[in-house]
Amino acid sequence: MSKIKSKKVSIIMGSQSDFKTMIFCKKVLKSLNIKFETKIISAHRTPERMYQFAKNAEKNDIAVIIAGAGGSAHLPGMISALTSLPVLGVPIESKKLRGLDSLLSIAQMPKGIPVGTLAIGKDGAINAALLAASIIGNIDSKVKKNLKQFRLTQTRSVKKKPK
Ligand code: RP5
Repeated sequence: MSKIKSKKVSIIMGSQSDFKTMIFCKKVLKSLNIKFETKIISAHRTPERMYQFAKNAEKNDIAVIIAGAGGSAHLPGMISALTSLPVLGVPIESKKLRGLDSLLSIAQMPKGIPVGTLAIGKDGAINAALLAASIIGNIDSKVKKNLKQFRLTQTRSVKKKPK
């Protein structure tokens, strides 16, 4: 069993074009002081890379995998099929169907292999990072403290009256 301190979140995405969305994941993890890595892994264009990544994820000290994919977005489901680590899926907003295809591909996993599915696009990327922080917060009290502070700051920033 590896040390809690060495645990990280892996942010993976199907294409370079997904990074303009997944960058928000990275920003949130950074602000909460959570270790992370970023990788381009495509289920259909780089299937061997996907397999190697998923099979080695646990021994590479990954605690949570966040996978962003668009269109027929099978990456999160395929990763989840290859590892028992928690996999969070971020549906990328596709051009033709505005991300509905990505959302349904990721959310509608048949029973047995789960993917925690977030909202389409930027909101989903941000919430995936916050959910990863909640999961890691269970084993890392510093992360829990940072997440609580984030929530408090957010609550305090909401004005009582509209201007
Ligand atoms: C998916 O295809 C990627 O996740 C991306 O959202 C989509 C389009 O990829 P590109 O054609 O922009 O590389 O695999």
